Amino acid sequence: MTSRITCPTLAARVTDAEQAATHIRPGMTVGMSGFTGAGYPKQVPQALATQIAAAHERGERFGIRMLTGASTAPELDGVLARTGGIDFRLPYQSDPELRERINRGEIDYMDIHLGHVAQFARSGFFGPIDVALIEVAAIRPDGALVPSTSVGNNATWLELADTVILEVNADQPAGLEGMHDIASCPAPPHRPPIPLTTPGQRIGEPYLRVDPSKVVAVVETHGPDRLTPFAAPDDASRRIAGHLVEFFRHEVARGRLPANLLPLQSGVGNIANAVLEGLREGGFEQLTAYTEVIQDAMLGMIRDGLITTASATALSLSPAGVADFVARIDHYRQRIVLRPQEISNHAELIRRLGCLALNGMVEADIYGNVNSTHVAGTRIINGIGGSGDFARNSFIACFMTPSTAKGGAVSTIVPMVSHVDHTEHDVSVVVTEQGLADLRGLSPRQRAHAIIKHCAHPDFRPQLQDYVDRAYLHSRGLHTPHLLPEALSWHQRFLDTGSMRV
Ligand code: 0RQ
Repeated sequence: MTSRITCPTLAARVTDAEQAATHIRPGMTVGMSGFTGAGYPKQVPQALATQIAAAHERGERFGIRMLTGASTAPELDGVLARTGGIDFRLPYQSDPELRERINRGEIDYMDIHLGHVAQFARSGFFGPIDVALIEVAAIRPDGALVPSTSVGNNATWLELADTVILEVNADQPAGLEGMHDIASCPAPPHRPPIPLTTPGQRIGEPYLRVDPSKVVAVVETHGPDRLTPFAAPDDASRRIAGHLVEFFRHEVARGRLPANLLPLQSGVGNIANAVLEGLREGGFEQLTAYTEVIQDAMLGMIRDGLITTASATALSLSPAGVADFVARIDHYRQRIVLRPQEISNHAELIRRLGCLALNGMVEADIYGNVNSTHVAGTRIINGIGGSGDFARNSFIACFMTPSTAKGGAVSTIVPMVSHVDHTEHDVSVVVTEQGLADLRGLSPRQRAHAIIKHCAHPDFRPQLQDYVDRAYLHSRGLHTPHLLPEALSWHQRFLDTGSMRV
């Protein structure tokens, strides 16, 4: 037994990655750990990829259905996509190899709300789960599992899968023990309320449980998570943060938000990270977070006492962020709770806590519909992730982006979004470096006026105003005026010429 595996029954199942991978066979559905590059299995997927490649060499077909928490890393999504070993994937991804194959039509990808996955799986919507492949930080003497740097859907995969493979990663900080809170959601009908009323509350236990008789292999691993450095905040993201700070101050002054705001949710990506950096300058104190990922900027705010408590389902840190996390892990354990994603993203809890949702987007249209996922309507970038869980249920849902993309060739404010992730009914605020449009209480035509005036880049504003003016004259219905043959012509022009400019 090693210091990380102190359960005799499970220590007896220790084997190597190659042997463990043989339990995953063609056509199986595998529930894997991993959320935004944290806590994913690091060795069995690579051994599996080798076995898949060998099968393909022999002319045998070998593909699996792969369910995770969210995005993983090159050692998982990347390597399996490259071998042609993924037939089906859900619910969120960001790996370039995987994305390319999805967009080539070679892999079926189901992009669904992260908060729905566990319930759908338990209800059998994805069919039987054959194998769970889960990274943990340690196994305790009684067989309880110390979760790793993400929780995601691990409890659900461990519960539902016929067989379980565990990776015990000795490089994950031992001090993670005690940071997690594992609770599950009862099934309908007559579900009781989930008894969580503050972001830092603990309603479960710190360990994952597994039936030891299902564990067919335990693999000892090493290696860091996918640690991606964040871009330094640029001028656009600083200005976006500035508009949000001003907006929140205004809301506090009007008595619509408390002085320490409401629990923050901050999405993935550079802009979301940079905006939190900007909120530091806003002078807010005693903040809390009820979110799904903790990126560097939020960790820094927890370290400096600006955020007192943060609830999430995963960390997503840079190398510098991890170094800080490990160095101060006792401090962070008092302030961070990592939960299953069905709890971190639960509609009931987001609504009860009244979260302030801050998410990036690809584009918004003049009426406030938001596209978070697709370039020009057909090429997926990542997925909706948790942005929909939070947008629909938060107290105020903010979507942010620079007003142009692709070096200024593309306007991120368009007549009609080329794909809808968040409808006009779920979007409270649109913000670009140009300004902030507060859409609450506005009709579609009022929203178009606010978005063009405050958010559109000056180079595209006349083009948008011209569209709206002509739509008001010629549209059949004037509730949401459109010129249908022209509504998506900006995207077609971008595809044809590389630019949305006329
Ligand atoms: O592509 O790198 O090839 O140039 O899209 O854009 O500017 O790097 O933005 O890192 O903030 O991510 C929406 C993707 C923004 C993210 C999105 C191109 C742009 C670039 C990325 P290149 P940036 P960010 C909870 C919340 C959905 C999930 C979510 C996201 C690339 O925020 O995935 O919110 N959100 N989850 O050039 C053409 C446009 C474009 C465009 C950007 N209008 N047209 N290309 N790009 N706008 C967390 C989780 O759910 C896990």
